[in-house]
Amino acid sequence: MQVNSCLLLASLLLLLPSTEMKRSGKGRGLRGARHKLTRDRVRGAGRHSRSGPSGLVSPDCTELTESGDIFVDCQDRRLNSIPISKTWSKEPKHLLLARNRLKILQDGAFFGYENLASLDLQQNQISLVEEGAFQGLARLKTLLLQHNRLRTLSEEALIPMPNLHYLRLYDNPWNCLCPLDSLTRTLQVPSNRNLGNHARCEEPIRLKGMKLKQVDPELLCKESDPTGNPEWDQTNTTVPAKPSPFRGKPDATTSCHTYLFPQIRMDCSKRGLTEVPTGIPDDVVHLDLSHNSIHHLRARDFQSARSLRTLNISNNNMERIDTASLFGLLHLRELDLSDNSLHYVQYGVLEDLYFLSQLKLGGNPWVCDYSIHYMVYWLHHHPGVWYSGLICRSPPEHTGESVEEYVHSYNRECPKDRQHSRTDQDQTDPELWNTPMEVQRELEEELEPSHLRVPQKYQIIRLS
Ligand SMILES: *[C@@H]1O[C@H](CO)[C@@H](O)[C@H](O)[C@H]1NC(C)=O
Ligand SMILES: CC(=O)N[C@H]1CO[C@H](CO)[C@@H](O)[C@@H]1O
Repeated sequence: MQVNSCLLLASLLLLLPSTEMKRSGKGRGLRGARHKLTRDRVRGAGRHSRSGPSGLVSPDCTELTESGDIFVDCQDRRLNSIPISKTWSKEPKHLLLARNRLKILQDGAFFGYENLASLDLQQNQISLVEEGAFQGLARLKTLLLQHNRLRTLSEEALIPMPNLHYLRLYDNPWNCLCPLDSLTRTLQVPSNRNLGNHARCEEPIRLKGMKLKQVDPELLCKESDPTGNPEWDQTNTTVPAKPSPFRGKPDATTSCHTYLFPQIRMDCSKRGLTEVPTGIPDDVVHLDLSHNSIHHLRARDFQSARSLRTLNISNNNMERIDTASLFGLLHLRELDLSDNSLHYVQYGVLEDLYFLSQLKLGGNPWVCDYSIHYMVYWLHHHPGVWYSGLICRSPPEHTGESVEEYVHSYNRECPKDRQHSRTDQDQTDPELWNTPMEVQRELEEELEPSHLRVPQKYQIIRLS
């Protein structure tokens, strides 16, 4: 078992450089004709602010550079127009306009922002997006329009953004009638699987609650009986599959708030969640699930969340973490499991965390019996992991003792067990590893990423 996991670790670590390789963004360039059209059309927002109190429109936005990317953070600034691009010292790659008072996005609204990769317009009051509003945004990958007042949107508005990969449209009062036909058809193209998820019809009544992703586009253009016969609506409500109002697992993008700055962060704290929500987007870097009622992590709960670096599941009721529930978290650096009801961690759970550097374990009723050995064993072989809070709560003879001390004293008393298991390993593959010490030395010298090689330094925080 041990040898196998070491070999697996070795091969995976050797593979890493290619996995780590940056996804190169291939912008397909501007669409000449359309771009020209934009330049001619630019008026409204752009010119307005330019001739008006331009510099004053957004004096208090913040320009920041994070991992080489330029961010302009104009969140919560009570803005009612898009600041002109010339305001900034360099062209931003990420423009954050969440929680302002934008109402209309006019043609050419983002002129001068051709470098944008992400645009966050969530939690405004946008009720109208003109067809040319996103002209020039040929490099845009992420567009957040959730929590606005959009009732309709033309598919034409999306055409200038050939690289759009994420489009959030939920929590808008979509009016599922004929004008929404082309957009819904676009969203339903299988390759557009990250566009417009969870957006639902608000009107008409017969389609209320249906997802734009699933509604039959044929139904949109069938308006109610023009003679005003109310029976049409009623009779036909049952014809399409009944709207399924929020059944099953909660969904991350609807249950949580997403923040793009400075790195993509999803705040799912205090949402009354009883399980890990589905659909965690694969570019989320920080995920906060603290203060919920999650009692169980299941296999592959985080499978899609492959960019996660911090995961906070503190203050839940977790009793169990299934093997493979942390599967896919290859880049996780920080894991907070504090203040839960964990007695031990299932064998194998930690094997997916190759780059973990911080593990918070305090406030759990750790039981110092044989089941806890796996955790200490794993920590022993990952000396770069700083951890805290691993204290025996029970049985009474070990209460208050550090779990590590307990395991050491156990091993001192039972040297035969160790001898026996070592012989087993040797039989599995005698060439490779002879003693646990050699295993560790090999790992540290050749395979472990450099940051895991910091000198071993345990910090034990005693619980009161
Ligand atoms: C996790 O969330 C809790 C509660 O919100 C907070 O106190 C703690 O610092 C967070 N942990 C990390 C590692 O950020
Ligand atoms: C009573 C009524 O108007 N029923 C209509 C329901 O919708 C179907 C088509 O989907 C019509 O053919 C029915 O006439």
